[in-house]
Amino acid sequence: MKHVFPYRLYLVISEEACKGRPLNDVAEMAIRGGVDIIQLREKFDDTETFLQKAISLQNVLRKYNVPLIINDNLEVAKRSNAYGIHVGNSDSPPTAIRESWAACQCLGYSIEYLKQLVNKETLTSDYLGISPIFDTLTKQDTVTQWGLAGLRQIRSITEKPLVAIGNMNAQNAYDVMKAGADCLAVVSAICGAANPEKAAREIRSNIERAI
Ligand code: TZP
Ligand code: MG
Repeated sequence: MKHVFPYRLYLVISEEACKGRPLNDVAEMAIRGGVDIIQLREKFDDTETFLQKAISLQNVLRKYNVPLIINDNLEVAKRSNAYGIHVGNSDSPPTAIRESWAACQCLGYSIEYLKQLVNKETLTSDYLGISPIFDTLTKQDTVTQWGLAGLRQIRSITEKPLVAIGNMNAQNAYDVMKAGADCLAVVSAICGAANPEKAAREIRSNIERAI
């Protein structure tokens, strides 16, 4: 059965990636350009700082009906009433998240190894992050670089929604969608762009051409 994941352009945002501009402003510009789901990813904040940013961002996203996903911090996800959480292969396993957060509406899980595709963690997840598709300066502690061939292979194994991440941009958006992605997740090509709205719009239009 094909799972429902209606989102196409997924912004992964952090204060650092916004290069000195207010995170909420960058998020709002990105939404105007076509981003339809946002993950707040703050690897270095303590929980209270992360939570305050999440609540503040949540107030912006509510105006647009854009769901908020929290990276890897269950307490922040719960207390900000986020839509969901994204966890990596070495974070809390999705089965444990399901047990302790029944209200979670969207659970994302990063795939770094093919063998993960048959585990119970994948089974309970709502979408899979295919991480990374291409080499990226934004996250350097990665394992497999899937490339388009790896993405095609994963597409042939699972019907779960696939979110491609790792150097996604307007140049490769069309090809990545054609290789089997349902959605593209972007950090620097939007957060780091001179005009985040224009950058998002360009990526979104290349996604739409592919579907
Ligand atoms: N996970 C895999 S690659 C990546 C994450 C969080 C970073 C993607 O950043 P960018 O700037 O879009 O390449
Ligand atoms: Mg993580």
